Amino acid sequence: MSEAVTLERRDGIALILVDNPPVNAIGRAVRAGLVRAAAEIAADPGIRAAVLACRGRTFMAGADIKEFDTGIGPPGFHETFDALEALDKPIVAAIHGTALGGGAEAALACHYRVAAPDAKIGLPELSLGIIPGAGGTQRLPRLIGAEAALDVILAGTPVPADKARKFGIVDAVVTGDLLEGAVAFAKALLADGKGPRRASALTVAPPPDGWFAAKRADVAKKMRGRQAPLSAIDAVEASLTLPFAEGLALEKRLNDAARMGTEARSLRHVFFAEREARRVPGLSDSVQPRPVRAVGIVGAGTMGGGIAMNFANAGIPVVLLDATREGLDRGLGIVRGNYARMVERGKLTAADLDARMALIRGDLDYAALADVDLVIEAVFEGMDLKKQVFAALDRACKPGCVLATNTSSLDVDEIAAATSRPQDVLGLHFFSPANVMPLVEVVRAAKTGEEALATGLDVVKTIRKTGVVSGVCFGFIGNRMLDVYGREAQRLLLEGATPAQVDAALEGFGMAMGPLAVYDLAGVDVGVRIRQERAKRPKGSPGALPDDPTYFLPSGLIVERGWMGQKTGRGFYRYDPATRARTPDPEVDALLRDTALSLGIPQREIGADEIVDRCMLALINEGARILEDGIALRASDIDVVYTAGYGFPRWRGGPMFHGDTVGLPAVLARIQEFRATLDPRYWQPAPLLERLAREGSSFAAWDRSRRAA
Ligand code: T1G
Repeated sequence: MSEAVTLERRDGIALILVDNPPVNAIGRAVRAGLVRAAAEIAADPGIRAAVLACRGRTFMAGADIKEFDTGIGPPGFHETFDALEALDKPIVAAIHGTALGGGAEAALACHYRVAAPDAKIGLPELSLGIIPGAGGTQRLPRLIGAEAALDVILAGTPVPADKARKFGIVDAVVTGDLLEGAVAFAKALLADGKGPRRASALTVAPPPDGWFAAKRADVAKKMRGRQAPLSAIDAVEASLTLPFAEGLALEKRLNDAARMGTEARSLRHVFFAEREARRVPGLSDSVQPRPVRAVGIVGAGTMGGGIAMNFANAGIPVVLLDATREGLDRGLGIVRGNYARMVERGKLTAADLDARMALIRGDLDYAALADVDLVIEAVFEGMDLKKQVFAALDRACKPGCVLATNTSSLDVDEIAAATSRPQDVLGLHFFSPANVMPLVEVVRAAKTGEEALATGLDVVKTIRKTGVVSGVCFGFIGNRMLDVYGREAQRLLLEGATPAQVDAALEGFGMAMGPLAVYDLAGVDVGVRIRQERAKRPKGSPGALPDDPTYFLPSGLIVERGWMGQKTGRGFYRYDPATRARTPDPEVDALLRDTALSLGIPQREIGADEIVDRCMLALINEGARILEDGIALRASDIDVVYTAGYGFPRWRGGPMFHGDTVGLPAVLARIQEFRATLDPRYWQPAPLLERLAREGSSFAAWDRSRRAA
């Protein structure tokens, strides 16, 4: 028997134990071990029943995703799990942790399932651009009906044990020792004379007429651009119309086709990119993060309050500091309000609300921060104020306390210099609303020490956010790129495209929201104010404005008229006060046209392809410069920033991966075309992009070569 799978015997019950750290992924050795275990159990007359369980922190968390690019060698998933289901002795899955994907499907192939109270079972395959491919599309509908099964697959979120029990996915929730409980369950089956109970032998309860068609229409709308969800519907529908074996064959065909497609390759890229982002080259394993048991937050505004919620949600006590009692009360009120809305929506219990609020203590005096392990400053964006705060923190906080700023645009080196301990200062840049958005840029300043950096990354993981290391530059990774993206979107408005056309093109590409609708949501005035500040910077210095009267001109024109976006009922669009639905505003369209004409900018029809290319290539080119400048550690980190923080479609892998998908020679050629026909100063290809394109290389290859070096 392979080491990954061992077989033990306990009073006539066989225990199949999978041990493949860290998450018991079902690689080839595990599949081979399971097949051998099934054969041994079948052949041994002394064995009367079996239990399938896992060592370590979780039940099998699915296929080994690393095998997807290389191909899945024999034995295949169907062969493996069919061998378990075919046993003529009852087999019980004992689930702890997260039984995901192929892990859940292994459990479904067992005849019975018991679970620990905190276990979860789910089919997250769509988040990887594939469909359940180990029998899940055929067995789950037979167990719980096609409607519930498809909903579990489409949602992708794991089902907690008690709910799985109600659904009929799990037969019993076991408290106490799971393995003992599972063995007892198996013995009880034998005592009751119960034998194998195979999901494959059941028939599927059919949904009402038209149900699948309605689901397809719904998915086409809500998961625009995606193929895998439609394939999942086809496979689940087949569980009604085809015999089990033929359904499995269809599932395999659909899964194989999906796995090598762009959607799945992109989503796999993001999965590994998010985990890779936690690794900092050169940071040795001996550098340990400092424990963070209590946190201080300075500034009880919307941002500070949102950040505080993340820590309270993770059970970490927070001292929220503000300059005034009113500011503090307002901030705590906003936090309570956010939690109250979660209670209303059934996402939190009233008791949880109280427990979390109890973890957030307000204070007005820096002395209250004497014992915390980490402070995050989230005060108004002004350098003088930030320096005062950091000088005060330097006096108040204990040695070793990590001091973080949430600045989105100021120089972290300069902020660090206001303290006597720049080695403990870094940036933790959260995105608004901070309690919702997953991205945190972890900004490494010139003097940030390794322990402080490791602590920043570790704490971001603890609060279940996605961290990406960025160097110091204006806008860090995300907003520096957003600037060129927005610049193109706004320039297109002066060349003849309407806001609705620009947004429709980019939403058609897959962006969660078009850029102009985003300005309206965030407040068009916000960006205008930032650019007014930037105008004060010396020419050519970081963050200074280019000498271009059309640069973000549309935003300026709109704000001059008092149209700030959704909060004023109109911005680039008009908004229905009741539904917030947006409609094009002919007055805005005319204003943009007239302004362009007065500036002598010719008007033309601009196709969706050009809109998407200009905005995307601007992102990719700036991304390449960010890599050259050493601001991002790797191209895949930029992809994580854009997918986690800016609504870039994960199924396109992020801007840099998208560049690779298009092919860098084609990307370069199009940029050169734009240099010839548009404003050439914005369309100078980044030297790194030129080099990789010339070599026929890719950003992914560049990442790999740097990892190897
Ligand atoms: N394959 C390979 N490596 C995996 C893996 C997997 N399925 N899951 C995790 N890892 C690695 C991960 O890269 C990291 O490595 C380490 O394990 C710890 O992960 C046939 C086709 C289980 C909830 O989608 O959701 O089955 O960075 O940091 O926060 O139908 O990992 O340390 O080197 O995320 O405790 C379906 C994916 C596959 C589950 C644990 N399964 N994994 O979270 O740890 S498709 C999934 C997760 C499938 C079948 C189909 C999470 C987790 P490193 P981690 P965590």
